[in-house]
Amino acid sequence: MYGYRAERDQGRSSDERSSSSGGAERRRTFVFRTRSVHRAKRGLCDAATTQTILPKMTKFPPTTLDVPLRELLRTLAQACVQIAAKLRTAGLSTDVLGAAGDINIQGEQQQKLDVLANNILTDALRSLASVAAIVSEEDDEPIVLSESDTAKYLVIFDPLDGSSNIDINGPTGTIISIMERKSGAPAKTASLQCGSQQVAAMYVLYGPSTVLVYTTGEGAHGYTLDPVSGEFLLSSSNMQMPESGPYYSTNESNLSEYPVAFQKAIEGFRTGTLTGTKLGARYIGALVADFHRTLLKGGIYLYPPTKKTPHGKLRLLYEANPLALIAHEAGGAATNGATDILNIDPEIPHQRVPLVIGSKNAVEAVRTLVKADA
Ligand code: AHM
Ligand code: MG
Repeated sequence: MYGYRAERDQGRSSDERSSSSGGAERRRTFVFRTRSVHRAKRGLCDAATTQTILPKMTKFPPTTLDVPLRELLRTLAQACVQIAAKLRTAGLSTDVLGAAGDINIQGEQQQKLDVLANNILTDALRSLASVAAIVSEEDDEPIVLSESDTAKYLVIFDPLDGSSNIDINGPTGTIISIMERKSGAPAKTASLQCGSQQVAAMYVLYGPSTVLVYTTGEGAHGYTLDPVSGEFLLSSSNMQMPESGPYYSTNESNLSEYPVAFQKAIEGFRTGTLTGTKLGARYIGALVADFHRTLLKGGIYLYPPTKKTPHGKLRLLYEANPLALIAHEAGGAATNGATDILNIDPEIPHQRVPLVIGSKNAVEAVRTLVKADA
């Protein structure tokens, strides 16, 4: 009965409705609720009217971490909330979408959002006495903030990964690695340590929801941004990557340029001869999103060497290393084909590396093929 009356009332003015019977206030409330239900069914309701927050509302970062690291992670997470906000309304501003006009040190066209995201993160970190230096994909050289002994952290990041997805409203991400400066090491070069030395790694995926996954070496944990409070709330603790999974992920148009072992691997995944099960193909073209799927569902992501990028396309310090640590903490693995990603000694900040990352069994199968071909 109420449903019928509410539908009927939608075509009448509020004055007509309140004068036609008593209890107008109650009825207005009811009409609002009913409309909310209809809007929710059509997917139109905003977060404030539909959201049911999970009971475990643990905020990021956990209180168990040391204060300086906690403060650093909180600052980074808040910067990512700002980036998420810019992405959400990108199509409404001419200052946000499109090319910035510069080419970065990687020889890639910088997008306005690459620059914006880089500035948001860099500006946020400048306020922290604990940060010695910043290494960013978008800056040619490391930015030294302090040589003081209290400045112990090196923050290394890809501010907006998957830039080619920006203009099409596709998923993108931020990837961050945190290292500690060895005593006496000059801040500018201190981040040239192998990935096993990372004290923390995290990424934020800007998708239909904004998700943060991090590790400090005690498991990988996932948080989801609550758009109402602006806080990341714990949504999956101790994430585990399945030992094998249903998908392989690679830019297949490069296949003929891959070294033979990698070609055999893709063929094996595609046909099922390598791991016993035929895998499906998925490729978003944004490493964070492809990795996040691999973390949740299992499977494998590969960016092998190509003619254009003989040392691989992805960057060791701020793409491969942090994701490798998270994969490792979740029971997965990461290799360049021959060496575990976390054991590679970097020579330069923007060093590239072939990347094979994902479920243990699939990564092991690639490693075996590469070894046999060496
Ligand atoms: P970016 O950091 O400049 O966005 O480049 C890295 C991206 C990854 O996110 C993605 O996996 C890869 O490059 C896609 O490369 P391609 O278009 O060659 O497949
Ligand atoms: Mg990137």
